[in-house]
Amino acid sequence: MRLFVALDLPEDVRDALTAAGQAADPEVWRPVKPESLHITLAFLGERPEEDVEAIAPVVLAESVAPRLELGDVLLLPPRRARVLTVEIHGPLGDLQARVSAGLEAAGVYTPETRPFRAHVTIARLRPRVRPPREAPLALAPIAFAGPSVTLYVSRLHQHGATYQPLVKAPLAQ
Ligand code: 2AM
Repeated sequence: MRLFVALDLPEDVRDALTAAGQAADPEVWRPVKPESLHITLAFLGERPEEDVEAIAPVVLAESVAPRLELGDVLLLPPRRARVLTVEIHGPLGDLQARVSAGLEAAGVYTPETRPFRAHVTIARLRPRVRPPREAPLALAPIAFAGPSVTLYVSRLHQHGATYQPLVKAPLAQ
């Protein structure tokens, strides 16, 4: 199973991000569906199904939602953009570091060596389209708190991936 742990987004934030993705040129960008928008905390990759039992307590240990804010719209990677993302500002680093260390201690994850840069992918470049050099839009800053941390299984299809929640930890707001 292709697994990842993510912070979910409240509905008003998903609505704003969906509108932003849809405002980008549809011949260039394929917007991410509202139900698929999330902030990835740890991408575990292909794992055996029995790992879910070891991952669940790490996810369920989280209980408090950090206060966050939507930031700038960025192209990633900057020089040969594949995705349109929105930066996330605020104290998410501690939660991400706990999840990452917990998954490592459970023997199911090797933490990234790159620094964590919280973001939401809102659109993906369509195939055979030349990547633009500048982000096509800006967003109003919206403050929010994530409602839950979730372990997802990602299923790849011809027209993108769908994400199914396996373990969900609700967070106090
Ligand atoms: P992205 O938002 O930057 O595209 C599910 O694929 C989630 O895991 C996506 O949000 C994706 O991040 C993230 N992710 C991180 N590393 C990945 C990798 N090596 N392959 C696929 N997805 C990855």
